[in-house]
Amino acid sequence: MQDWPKLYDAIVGGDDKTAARITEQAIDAGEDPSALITGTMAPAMAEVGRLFEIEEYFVPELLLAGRAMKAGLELLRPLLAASGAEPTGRVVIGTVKGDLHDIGKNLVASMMEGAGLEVIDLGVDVPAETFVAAIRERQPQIVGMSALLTVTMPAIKATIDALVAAGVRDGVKIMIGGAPVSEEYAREVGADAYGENAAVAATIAKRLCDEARAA
Ligand code: B1M
Repeated sequence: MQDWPKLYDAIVGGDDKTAARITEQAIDAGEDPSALITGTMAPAMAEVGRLFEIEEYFVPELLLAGRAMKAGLELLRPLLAASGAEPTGRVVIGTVKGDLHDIGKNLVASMMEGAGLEVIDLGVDVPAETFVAAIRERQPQIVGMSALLTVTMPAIKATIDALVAAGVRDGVKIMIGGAPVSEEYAREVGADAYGENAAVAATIAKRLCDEARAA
């Protein structure tokens, strides 16, 4: 894997045009999309988070960096999502109520598509009742919930409770993830699986779908 310092700088600097241009160069150079994300793009977002924590960056810089990251990911998405096979399972995924972060969730969705699953993306700030309605309509094997804020983690528990109350919990496997979420928290709230990152989430989702089909 090559180092792509200009892409790193473009994301940290919130320059979406340069981020897209360098991503295109990386694709043309045959760079592995997953390596580009884990080696360059995700560390750039971590640096943006650090600068926000030490109050060198504020919300406008987060927004610009998010836009630059998305500009690169948009170009990588078709490469990540191309599996060429018929879907072997269905996933409904969304960022929970109150939370607007979607970069990680989108990455998870792309990697799941790349693992041969059909993904129905409910977007961000998704109320529990929207998850319930999507389960009834689309009959997924897996429901994925993402949360990036400690204050929105309880929305995961509230959504699971709503699934139980609506009588749709037992027919699906629930996977949760996002920076503040942990394996322990997943157990605590009654989720079936925790995805530490997009690649792990896609591998687990595929396994759960295969098990559901075999059962
Ligand atoms: Co926000 N933000 N933000 N932000 N933001 C964080 C999360 C924060 C950690 C920054 C910091 O303080 N260092 C902090 C949260 C602190 C906390 O609660 N612990 C924070 C804050 C405070 C806020 C606001 C409250 C700021 C404000 O307004 N004062 C506000 C909240 C808005 C809201 O949601 N209601 C806010 C807003 C925003 C923007 C909208 C400006 C922007 C998001 C743009 C977007 O997503 N479209 C933004 C950004 C960009 C960030 C940081 C810098 C980057 C997030 C990101 O995209 N990371 C972030 C700092 C950080 O993460 N270090 C931060 C890259 C991405 C690939 O990683 O999302 O972790 P991640 O996803 C990973 C894994 O977590 C996992 O796989 C992904 C890929 O490997 N994963 C799953 C994620 N979902 C999964 C689901 C799964 C499985 C795995 O299964 C279903």
